Amino acid sequence: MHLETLEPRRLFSAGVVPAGHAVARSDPQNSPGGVTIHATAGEAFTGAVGTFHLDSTPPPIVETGADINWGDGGDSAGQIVQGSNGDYSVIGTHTYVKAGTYGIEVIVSQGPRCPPPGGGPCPEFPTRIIDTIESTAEVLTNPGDVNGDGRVDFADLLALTQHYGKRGADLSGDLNGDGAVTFSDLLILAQHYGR
Ligand SMILES: [Ca+2]
Ligand SMILES: [Ca+2]
Repeated sequence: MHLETLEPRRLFSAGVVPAGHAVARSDPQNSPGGVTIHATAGEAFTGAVGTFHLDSTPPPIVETGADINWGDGGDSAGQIVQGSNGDYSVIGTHTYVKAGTYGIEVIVSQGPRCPPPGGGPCPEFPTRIIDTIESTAEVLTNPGDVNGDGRVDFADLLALTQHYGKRGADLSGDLNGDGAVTFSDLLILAQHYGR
């Protein structure tokens, strides 16, 4: 648990906690509440990236929020959902471009919840970080991505057709790994084309 009394966005902009600083940790460790997620490069992932516990339900003037650093330079706000056991999950959406293992950092903070317009002034107290969760993303290569750039497009089709009909080990374009570039591989590429 961290008890800094600084506003997270301000921390980011001041460079104290640079957004997305945890770039491709080679051996990420999950902290308590951390999870390992599985995603495919080039396809949007949506799901829980960590869980946390609150000792009591926050009063209505307190808003709990989460920022997710995805480990590849991207960051986004998380949605907080309470589970049936009372613990909270942080849900996020992200698309990784490249396959690999990434360290995810989820920063959970609590700050003032302002009333709707006309409902009076915002409560005045500082936002504080209440938890930092370390999670891991295992990102697999898109099955149709021949050249490994995270997208399946015309360049992959070209790379595959250059080896079409050939046999051998580690052939570029042998997407199903059966030792030959055939119609089956073209079908895999077609199924993932444009992703
Ligand atoms: Ca590609
Ligand atoms: Ca094949």
